[in-house]
Order: sequence, then C-alpha cells, then structure tokens
Amino acid sequence: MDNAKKYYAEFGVNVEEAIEKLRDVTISVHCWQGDDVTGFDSRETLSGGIQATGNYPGKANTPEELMADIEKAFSLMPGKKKLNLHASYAIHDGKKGRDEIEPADFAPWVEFAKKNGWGLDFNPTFFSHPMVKDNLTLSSPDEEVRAYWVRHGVQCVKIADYFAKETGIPCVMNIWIPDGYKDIPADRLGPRERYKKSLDEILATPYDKTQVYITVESKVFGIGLESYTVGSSEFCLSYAQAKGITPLMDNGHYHPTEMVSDKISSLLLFNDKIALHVTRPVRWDSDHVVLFDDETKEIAKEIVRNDALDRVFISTDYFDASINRISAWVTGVRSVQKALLYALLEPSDMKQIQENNDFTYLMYLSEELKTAPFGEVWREFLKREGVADNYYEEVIKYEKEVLVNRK
Ligand code: RNT
Ligand code: ZN
Repeated sequence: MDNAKKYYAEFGVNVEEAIEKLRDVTISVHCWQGDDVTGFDSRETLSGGIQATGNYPGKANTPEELMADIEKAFSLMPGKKKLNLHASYAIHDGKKGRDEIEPADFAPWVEFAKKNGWGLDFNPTFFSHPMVKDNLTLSSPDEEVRAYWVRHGVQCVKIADYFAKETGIPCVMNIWIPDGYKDIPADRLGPRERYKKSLDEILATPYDKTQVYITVESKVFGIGLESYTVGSSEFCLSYAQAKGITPLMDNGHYHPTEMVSDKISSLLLFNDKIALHVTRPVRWDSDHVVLFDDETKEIAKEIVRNDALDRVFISTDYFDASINRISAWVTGVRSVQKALLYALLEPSDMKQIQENNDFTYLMYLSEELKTAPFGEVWREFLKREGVADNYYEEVIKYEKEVLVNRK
C-alpha cells in the first residue's frame, strides 16, 4: 500500500480517506440474481419484457436455498450491504393473491436481515403473474386488473413501512411496471392517465415518509413491448417531481448512446434523493453482470464528485443464469464498489481544471490515473473488510459442496 499511498499523494489524494468513505457506502443488493427472478409465489416464467437466459446448475429453489446463497454471496462482498427484495419472494402457502400479501409473509426475511444486520429494500412485483393481462397492470383499461394491482401496490407500501420499522433502517420501495405495447398505439395518453391515477391511489396509503422512500423507475422499451412504454422517462421524472417522491434510473433503460452518468447531475439539482439500478446493458436492456467498465466508473464519479454519496440510493439489478450465480452476484457488486473507490481516488481539483478550461491537462490526468496502483488500494480495502481477495475459489468450493447437489 505504501507505494500506492505515495503515488496518489503526488496528486493530492489521501488514500486512507478514500477507504474510509467507501466503507460507509451502502449498496442495496438485489435478491433476484439467485434464482433468475423466479420468486416463490406464482413461479410463472419471467414476463414483462425482461429475460434471464442460461441454465447454469445450482439455482436456488426455496427460501432456505436463496437465503443460504445470499449469505454466501454477501460474505464475499466488502462494505455495507442492504438486501433488496421483490414481492414475489413472499413466503406463504402459495394460495395468496399478490393483492393479499402482508407483512407477516415477509417475517422470515426480516428475521434473516436482522440476524445479519442488513436493511431491507422492496419492490412490488407487477410481472410474471396471471393477473397481468395483455402486458398491462396499473395502466390497464380493465378496472378489475388495474384495481388488483393497485391493491398489490398498497400492500407493498405497508410491507415497506414494516421493513423500515423492524430493521430501523430506511426502506426504498421501487415501483416499476412493464406496461406497454408491441405495436404503435392509438392512445398514448390514456394508459399514462391510468398509471398516474393508480400511483396516486397507492401513494394515498399512510407510510412513514422519513423512513420509506418510494421511487418510480422509468424504461424505454421491453422485449415484446417495443413501441410504447407507459412508464417512460418523462412520465416518471414528472410524476416523481409532482408528488415529491424519488426518481429511479436504471442504466439499461435508455437509448444506447444515452448515458445515465450524464443524467445524475440534473436529477441531483431537482431532487433531495435519487435512486439508481446499476446494470450492464449489452445492445439492449440485457441486465448483464456489472463490470468495472467505463460507464460504471463514470456513474460513480458523478456521485462522488458531486458529493452525493448520501443522496443516491445505489442498488444493483442484473440477472445472469449462464454462469455461477454467486460469482455473478459478487462480481457485479464488487464492480460497483471498485468504481466508487476509483472515483474516491480522484484528485479533488478536477472541476477546477475544467473551469480553467485546461482540457489538455484534464485528459492527461484522467489517462494517467487509469494506470495508477488502484489494485493495491482495492486489495487493502478487501483485507481490512476481512473479505477474501480470490472469491472464485470460494465460489467453486460452494458450488461443489452445495449447488451441484440441488435438484
Ligand atoms: C426491468 C427493471 C426492473 C427489474 C426488477 C426485477 O426492466 O429493470 O427493475 O429488473 O424489478
Ligand atoms: Zn431496474
């Protein structure tokens, strides 16, 4: 580390401070990487325009298996974590409708989180269910369908409130609906009016606004829903702004040359808090495992440079069924943390260099930092967190001992 400390000090960077700051950042880790977004209630094939592809052995099939995998995966991730659940992971006899779920159906999850000292985040599940009709939920013109999903949303607010109370850690509840049309619609306004009305009805549920943050996630298109998405970016940003709730950006949900890293600053100017789903879109919203790549770094830089680590809810959202799922989980979360560390190790005068219009030096410096002894600092962070550097070995051991024995 001494080497690295000396190198960074030459640029005015304090390595110890960077490590300290990183230790305080919470990553909300999605539970759905462990079972290809299947859940435990309806166990329908994944729908809603998203897809998990691959059939690598060892998928978690029960709450016990998923919890064991989560514990294994989390033990290989440094830093602070929260667990992000979906409503479809309710634990009941399988006979309850999604509009009937209640806090008690998540009691084992609360116990699990408390035991590990983690907070819980939550998501209503508006997909993979027989009550999704014609790919519509909260925007459906069929009042029975729309009302069903409003009831689901209302129950979820109660569950989010319960999570926050039980864990003593704020809960982020994210609303994403798949609603849209494959082909050119005749009415773009009607579905959005109904979505707005449905959200208003869900938000009328009493909840502790200081402990529960409700977010809305926008999207540009989904598979089979190419022409029109009800919850577009404009819809979600405007809705969040109008209602004083929190916007959520998933970096797979924009046109391929549109970058979430460029959007963060604008949202920070107009919102107290913002939320992110960090993912890796490959040609579409493919939800590949997050890597330590340029856009992930750029997103992290925007958060760090704008001093917004306490204003951005960072969560992960990817699902790869083609490789060891635990490894996928760990690689993705570590990539986000690496990106944050990379950003924390930047000199603090980068903005001043821009203001001086010295883009020559800015380019020189940015490129220079790419070959800085970053790896040394990262490994020191892992060591201090008591987490193995080589997670691959651990993962393969777990695969041989546990995963391959699953049916
Ligand atoms: C889908 C959204 C959404 C889901 C999860 C499972 O495109 O990104 O966040 O991935 O809710
Ligand atoms: Zn997402």
